[in-house]
Amino acid sequence: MLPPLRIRAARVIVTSPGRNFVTLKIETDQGVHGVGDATLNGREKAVVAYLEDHVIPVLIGRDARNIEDIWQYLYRGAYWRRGPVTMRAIAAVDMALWDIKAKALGVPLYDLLGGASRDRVRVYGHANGADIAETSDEVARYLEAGYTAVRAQTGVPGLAKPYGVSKDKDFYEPAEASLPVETVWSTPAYLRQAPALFEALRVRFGAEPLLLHDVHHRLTPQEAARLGKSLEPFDLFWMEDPTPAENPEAFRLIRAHTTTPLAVGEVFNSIWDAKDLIANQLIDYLRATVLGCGGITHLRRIADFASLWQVRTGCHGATDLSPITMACALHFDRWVPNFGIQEYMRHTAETDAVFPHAYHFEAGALFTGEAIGHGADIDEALAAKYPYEPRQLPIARLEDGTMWNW
Ligand code: EZ4
Ligand code: CO
Repeated sequence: MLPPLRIRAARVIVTSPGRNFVTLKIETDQGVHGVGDATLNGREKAVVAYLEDHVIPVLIGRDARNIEDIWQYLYRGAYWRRGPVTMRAIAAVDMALWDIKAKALGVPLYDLLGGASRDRVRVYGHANGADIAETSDEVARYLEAGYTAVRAQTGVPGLAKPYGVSKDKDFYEPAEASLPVETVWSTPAYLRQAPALFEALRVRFGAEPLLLHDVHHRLTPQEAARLGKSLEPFDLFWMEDPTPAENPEAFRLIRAHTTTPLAVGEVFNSIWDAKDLIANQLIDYLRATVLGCGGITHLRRIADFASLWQVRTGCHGATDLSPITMACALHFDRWVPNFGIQEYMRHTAETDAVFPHAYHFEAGALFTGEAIGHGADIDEALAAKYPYEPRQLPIARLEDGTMWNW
């Protein structure tokens, strides 16, 4: 039997090695510690306060072995359920507790979750360019680097800053300023450009590479249905977030008109956001993450539920999730039977140094490594060299100034 692992101390570490990350470190009186990611891009300090003022005080003295009970305590015990701040705070605790338990047992996390269903985790990279030719060259660069799946985003004529296009191609980071950058959006221009991009990519790269695209909530259901239909000849792996998913009913219209697979859920924070989309077979891939959805304990529950309708996972893996989330996601991906694909945007060298980790990229896939726990940690001395920098995500307006979805 695993002896009790009493939580002795917990603290929040904020660091900004190129962008902001919030980390929770939990220590037990057996000397085993665990770390969890609590980053909420553009709203970091809200989660810091939630953890420091309301969560850490109730963790002290608890037995870290009881991951499920602690999850239920934090979820039910708050009375105010769900929401991105609460669920990321719970996720951070959950990641740290799975890390502690796997370390105490001397096994890698995937082993504790039920063992490996696969030896590698297929990832997709992000290709983007100012125009179709530049995006196409970026796709070529990813394929040469061994990727078998690539998300492609391109500039739209007349729009200065469309979603997903950046100057620094390798380390896309939209949260660039302390106040939100204002961008302009035109749906008609975009609806002309997106099919032209994928036509050009299929002509150049043939049928084999998996191609993905993120609409980033910019369309109405009817516009999304049209886009999905116009993309059908180019056989996308998925069309992501075609319209906001607050109202799952909106997806009935999209679904009725196109067989382009749909991926939704990077902003979801619980099973309740995903339930109707899944049970009504309105989506094919779920973008919910370990960090966004209350940790491994809750994401596992969502994935099992999704498996009943053959919905597969496609965890969000942008750079605003720290390497700790990526490590947890990879152990989860390695186990989860209904795995689809994993998003992978590379972190900067500074971020990788602050968060040493056991996973590595090879031939279009990420490998968990065999370190015990989830295999990621924080170098606190190095983290202290990168103080917090206030930054917020951009906003989008239509050409007449109307506020839109970024
Ligand atoms: O814009 O995580 O698919 N990936 C995405 C991301 C999100 C960021 C927001 O912080 O849509 O790049
Ligand atoms: Co997205």
